[in-house]
Amino acid sequence: MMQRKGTTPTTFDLFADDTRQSSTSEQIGPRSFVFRGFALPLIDRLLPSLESVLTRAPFRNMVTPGGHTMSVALSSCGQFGWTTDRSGYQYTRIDPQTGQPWPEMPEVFMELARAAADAAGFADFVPDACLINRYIPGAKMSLHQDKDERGYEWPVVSVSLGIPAMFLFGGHARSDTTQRVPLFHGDVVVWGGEDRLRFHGVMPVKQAEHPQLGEQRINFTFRKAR
Ligand code: MD3
Ligand code: FE
Repeated sequence: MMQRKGTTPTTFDLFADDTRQSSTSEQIGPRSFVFRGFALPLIDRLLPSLESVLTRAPFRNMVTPGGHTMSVALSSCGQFGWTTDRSGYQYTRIDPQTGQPWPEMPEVFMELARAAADAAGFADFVPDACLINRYIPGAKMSLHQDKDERGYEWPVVSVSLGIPAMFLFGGHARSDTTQRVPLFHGDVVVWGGEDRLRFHGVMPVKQAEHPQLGEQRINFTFRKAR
């Protein structure tokens, strides 16, 4: 297993009774953990659920308040969805594109988010929003903070699927140095506590093809918006 600077990999069994599957975790901040391959045991349930959500709330490229069209396409599920337009960022109960409530959060999504939060020491996480980001090669997300949620006592849980990406994890000021964390299909990351408001972003995704998802990276972020 590759040892990366500033991380401490430890190995644990995903299933105590199944020695074929194991995963590693890396601590990337005081309250932030990468769980390699954590989503893989659920993948056969996650992908059909994702399809069903996307049928009801298709990906769209939203416009930022500054007037730029995002290279990352977005959707959401759960009680709240995240939107942006010329008037600003906000969580809404209704998808402005369909006029319908955002699709319900699939049970397997909730299960995964809760299990990952639990593994990082955040018991009883009940997310009410799941943002779904789609990166095609070249798409990126500039350094930003996630602060449209009402409070910051709950973590953000992120799930990476498809082609890899280089995640940038900064500090509390935009100018702070960033650590680069490669994220692969099935990796789950949890950020909470003092790390919850750290700047972060995603470098332009490199051209690649994933056997199940093709030329795209899909990322879920589970949050407690209200
Ligand atoms: C660190 N998404 O949707 S997930 C986002 O891969 C977002 O699509 C990226 O940043 C993606 O807002 C990164 C990782 C992430 C999400 C929330 C965080 C990292 C975070 C909140 C605080 C600190
Ligand atoms: Fe973010």
